[in-house]
Formats: sequence, structure tokens, C-alpha cells
Amino acid sequence: MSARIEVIETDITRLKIDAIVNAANRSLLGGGGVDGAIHRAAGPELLEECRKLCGCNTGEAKITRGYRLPARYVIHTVGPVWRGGVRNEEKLLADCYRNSMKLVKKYRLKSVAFPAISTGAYGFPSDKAAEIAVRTILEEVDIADMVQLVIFCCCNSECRKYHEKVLEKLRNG
Ligand code: AR6
Repeated sequence: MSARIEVIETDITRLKIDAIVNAANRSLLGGGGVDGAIHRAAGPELLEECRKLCGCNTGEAKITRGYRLPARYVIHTVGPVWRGGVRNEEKLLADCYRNSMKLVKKYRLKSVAFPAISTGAYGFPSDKAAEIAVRTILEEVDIADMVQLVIFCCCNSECRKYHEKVLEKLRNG
């Protein structure tokens, strides 16, 4: 069975799911946006575990437990800062989704939710980011996988509409 892919509009920290993805920075020591929300909801044990990870390069991903979150795991990935598209940002953003999915598969997780990585403080254009996110996930999710559900979790309607539009376009060929 191939994975179900959904787009929803909610606070990612509320999802009871195997893993949520965090749009972190290279220190992995917390910040604002979705990163701040995840650390607040998970509690101080998350920061303690993050300290042991010694940071993370842009485009890569590392996993921790979810602590007080309803989600069992947090996958921390570092999106690129948008610099006009001339610094390999598109490939680095796709790497975030690809490397997060590698951990999902390695840990044999069945469900995962992604925020719109890089589209807040890091300034990546939301429409372009949605196209990369959906395209990469469709490539990564294959029939033989354990993965049953991938959620694009948006926190506003613009983000949701971009993801829905691309998903519909790519599904219908
Ligand atoms: N649930 C779902 N989506 C959210 C939530 C939430 N609770 N909160 C924000 N978003 P951002 P970035 C959306 O800025 O651009 C941090 O300080 C938000 O509307 O969180 O990758 C890190 O420490 C936007 O669409 O992440 C880094 O320093 C998306 O999540 C830096 O920001 C990503 O926005 C990373 O910047």
C-alpha cells in the first residue's frame, strides 16, 4: 500500500503521530517559529538531548525523542536561508525532506508531519518551497515502505493552498 499524503492547517506540536519534523537551525539549540513551539511543548529534556547532537548541517537531519509532545520522535532538519535562489537553496531544501524521510524509514515509523521548512524566518518563497516539498515526498514514498501517512502541516491558509495545488497537479500527472 502506498502512503497517504495529507495537507492540514494546524499547530504541528498538537499532532499525535510517530514523528514531527522541526525546521531548526544549525545549532539545534532552539529558536523562534516552529522550533520554539516544539521546544516549548516538548520541555527541557528535548534541549538536553539536542545538546548531545553537536549541531546539524544545512540539508541534513537528526532525530530525538519527543518527550512531552504527543509525537514520539522529533526529526530536526536545517533548511537553507533564501538568498535569491543562487546558493543551491532548492537542492538543500529537497535534501531536508529526503534526509528526514531516510530517518523515518530507518526507524520504521509509519507517520510523519512536516512544517513548511525555510518559509518563515529563512525567507524561502512559499510557492516554490511547496513544490519542492511535495515533489520530493512523492519521490521518497514508495509502495514497499512502512510509511503509511505523510502530513504537510501548514499554519496558515496560503501555505495549505500551495501544498494542495501542487499535490493535485503532480498526482494528476
Ligand atoms: N506549526 C506548524 N507550522 C508552524 C508553526 C507551528 N507551531 N510555527 C510556525 N510554523 P520557521 P524556518 C510555520 O520560521 O523558516 C527558527 O528560529 C511558519 O509559518 O519556523 O525554517 C529556527 O531556530 C513557516 O511557514 O522556520 C531557525 O533559526 C514554517 O513553519 C529558523 O527559525 C517555517 O517557519 C528557521 O527558519
